[in-house]
Amino acid sequence: MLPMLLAGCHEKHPVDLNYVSPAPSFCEDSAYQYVAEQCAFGPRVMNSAAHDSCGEYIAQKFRDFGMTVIDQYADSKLYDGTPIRMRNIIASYNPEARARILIAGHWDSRQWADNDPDEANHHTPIDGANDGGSSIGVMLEVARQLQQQSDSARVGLGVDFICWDAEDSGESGGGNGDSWCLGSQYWSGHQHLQGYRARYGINLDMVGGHNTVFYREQYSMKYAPAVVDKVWGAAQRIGYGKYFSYDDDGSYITDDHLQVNRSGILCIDVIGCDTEGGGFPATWHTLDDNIKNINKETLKAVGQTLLEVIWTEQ
Ligand code: AHN
Ligand code: ZN
Repeated sequence: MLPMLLAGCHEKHPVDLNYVSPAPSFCEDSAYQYVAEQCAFGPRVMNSAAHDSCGEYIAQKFRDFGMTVIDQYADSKLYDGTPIRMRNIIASYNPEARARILIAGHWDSRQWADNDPDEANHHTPIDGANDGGSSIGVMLEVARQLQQQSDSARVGLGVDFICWDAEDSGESGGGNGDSWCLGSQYWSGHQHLQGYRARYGINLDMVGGHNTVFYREQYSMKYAPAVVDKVWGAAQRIGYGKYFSYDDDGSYITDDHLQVNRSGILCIDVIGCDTEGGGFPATWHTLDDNIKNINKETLKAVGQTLLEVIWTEQ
C-alpha cells in the first residue's frame, strides 16, 4: 500500500502518516520539572549564591543521567567592568564516540527585567524560566532519555550538552553585541577538550514559552542551512511543523550559536519567537518570565524534535 501523504497548511514537507519514528517519547512533564527546579533557586544572575547552587544542581543532574561532566571555569568582566566568575558546564553522552553532535543553551538568567512594562522593575533580576531555564530543562530530559535506552538499542552517537554561562548580562538595546554570550565567547577560544569536533551544533534559546514559534534564524541560514533543514525537516516529519515554521523568515540574532560557528563547528539557533508579531516572546526580559509562563507543549515540540534528530542521525 502507498503511504498516505498529506500536506498540512503549515508543512513544507508532506507528513507521512505511516512514518514510525525510532525515537523514544520525550516527557514534557520531566522537562517542566527541571525548569521549575532551576527557578526555585532564584534568579541565576552572575556572582550570586542562587547561580552557584543551580550550577551544582545542573551538573549533578547530568551526572545522575550518566553523563561525563566537565566544568569550564573562567574569569571575565561585564561591559560595566564588574568581574564575574563563569562556569560553562559540558555534559557528554558516549564521550569516547568519534561521531558527535552538540546541543547547547545558556543557564544564567538576566540581572535586570529591563523590558518589563513597569519601569520600576527594570533593575530587578528575572527568573529566566524561558530565557535560560527552558533550554536546560529540555537538554536534561534528552540526556535522561539517552540513559534510559536498553543496552542493545543504545544510540552510538556522541552527544555533548553545553550549558553556557553569562549569556544574558549584555548591555540593553543590543548596542554592544560583545557584551552578550560571554561564556560561549570564552569557549570558542578555549574548547573544553583539545581538538574538539562535532558534526554540527544546535543551540536552544527560549524554547518553553506560550505562543511560541520557531522561524529559521538568519545567521543559521547563512552558516548552516543544511542543519536548519535537518532540524526543521525532522520536526515536520513528526508533526511539529506548526512550531518549526517555514511561513516567515527569522531575523539575525546575536546568540551563542555565533560563537560555536566561530570555533569552526556549524551551529544553528532554535530561538522562540512570539506567534503575534514574530519578535522575542512577550515575557522576554520581564518579571513574567517565570514558571507560570512555561508551556509544556512547546517543551515537547522541541524535545521530541531533538530526539528525532539524534535517533535518525547516521
Ligand atoms: C541581543 O539582544 C543582542 N541578543 C539576544 C540574545 C538573547 C538574550 N537571548 C536571550 N536573551
Ligand atoms: Zn535574555
